[in-house]
Amino acid sequence: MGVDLVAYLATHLNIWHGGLYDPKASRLAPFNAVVGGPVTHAVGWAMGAKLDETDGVAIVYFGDGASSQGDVHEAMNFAGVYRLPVVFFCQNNGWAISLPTERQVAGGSVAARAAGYGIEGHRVDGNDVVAVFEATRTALDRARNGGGATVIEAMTYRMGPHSTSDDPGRYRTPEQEQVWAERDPLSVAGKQLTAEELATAEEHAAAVVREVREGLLALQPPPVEELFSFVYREPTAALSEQQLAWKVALDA
Ligand SMILES: Cc1ncc(C[n+]2csc(CCOP(=O)(O)OP(=O)(O)O)c2C)c(N)n1
Ligand SMILES: [Mg+2]
Repeated sequence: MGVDLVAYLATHLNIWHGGLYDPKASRLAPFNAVVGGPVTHAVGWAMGAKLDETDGVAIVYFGDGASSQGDVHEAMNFAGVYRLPVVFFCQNNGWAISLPTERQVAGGSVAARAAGYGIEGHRVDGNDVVAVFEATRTALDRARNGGGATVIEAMTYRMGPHSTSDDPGRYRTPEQEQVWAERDPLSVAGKQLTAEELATAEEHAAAVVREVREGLLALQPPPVEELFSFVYREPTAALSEQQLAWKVALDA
C-alpha cells in the first residue's frame, strides 16, 4: 500500500494512535484494537466504492475469535445483500486468547458461513504463502469484476502466547505446538525457493528489519498534552477538567 513500515509500526510503540501516515491517501486503515470492528468499516468503504462506481475493493483481516462478533455477521450479510466488493480474510489461528476455535465457531468453519450470506467462502492452508496469495488475488478479482464478496478462511496456528500477559501452558501442550512448528510458513516458503532465491530474500528481510528497528528507535514521543487533543473534535467539559487536573498535578 506504499505505507512506510516505521510510520505504520509507530502505533505499536505507542508513539501515536493509528500510525504516522495518512490512512486516506494510502487507503490503509489504521490498526484497530476493537476485535471485529474494522469488518463493518470495510463493508462501508465497499458500499461507497460501489455507489461511486469505482472499481475499488476492500479487504479486511480479522481473527477466528472476531468472526463470532455480531458486527461481523451484520457486515457479511450486508455485503451479500448489496453484492459489495469486499474480501473478508479470516486468519484462523485456532485461538482467541485461551478459547479454542471449536468452542466458538459452531459448525466448525468460518468459510462455511458464507453460504448463508449468499457469498463465496473458501478455506486455504494459511501456512502456504502461495495458496494464500492465489486465494486473495482470485477473491479481489471477483469483487472487482462485480462478483461480490468472498470469505477466505486461512487455517494456521498461533505459535506464541496471545500477549505478554498470556500463558498458553495453561491451556495447551508443547506437543501440539511442535506439530505446527514443523509447518511454520517461513520454512515452508523457504523450501519452495532455490538456495540463491532464499539467500536474497533473507538478506533483503534482514536489511528491512534493521532499517525498521533503527527508524522506530529514532522516533521521538509526541508532546504528552496531545493526549487530550484528538479525543473529540470539540473538547468536552469533562475532558478539559481532566486536562487541567493533569497540568496541576504536573506543577505540584
Ligand atoms: C470488542 C472487543 N472485545 C474483546 C477484546 C479483547 N480481546 C483482544 S484480542 C481478543 C481475542 C481475539 O481473537 P482472534 O479474533 O482469534 O484474534 P487473534 O488474537 O487470534 O489474532 C480479545 C477477546 C477486544 N479487543 N475487543
Ligand atoms: Mg485467533
